[in-house]
Amino acid sequence: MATTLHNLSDYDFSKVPDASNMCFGIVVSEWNPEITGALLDGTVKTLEKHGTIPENIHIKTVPGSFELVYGAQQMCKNDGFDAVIILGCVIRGETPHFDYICEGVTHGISYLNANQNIPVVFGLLTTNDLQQAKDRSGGRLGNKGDECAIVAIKMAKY
Ligand code: DLZ
Repeated sequence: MATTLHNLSDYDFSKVPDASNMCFGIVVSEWNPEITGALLDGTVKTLEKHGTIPENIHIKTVPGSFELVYGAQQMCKNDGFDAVIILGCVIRGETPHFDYICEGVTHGISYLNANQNIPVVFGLLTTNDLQQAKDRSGGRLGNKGDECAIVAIKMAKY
């Protein structure tokens, strides 16, 4: 239940809950495997760093990012999961395909969040080129997978 905000100092925004009793599903896209593999690595390491045991991290692959929505929907049917994380990377090409995939996945995951009983965390990199993707999957701008793991832990049991 939501509480009334009395004093901002009562809230520690940097606190990450203990995840040792949590169970997660991860759906990862096979397109741009160098990038999605690095996202997966970051996600798993961060979940484990916060206590999740390896047996409680369930990973499935899908051929491309467009299939992430279906994969996540199937995972949402599993009663045991506290949250689902999708990981993918779409790199802009010469046609509008990029926009259609990004919009499809964004709308699909939003729909799942509004209509399923567990949160689905959005780990889709949408970049103009490969370098931008590298920068965000363990390069100079961190790893989106780490961020997704923290979000999943914070949103689990919400
Ligand atoms: C077809 C396609 C293209 C052109 N680019 C990407 C991409 O950059 N990243 C990605 O994850 N998937 C891509 N795909 C595949 C689509 O997501 C999808 O798998 C196919 O359109 C089949 O539904």
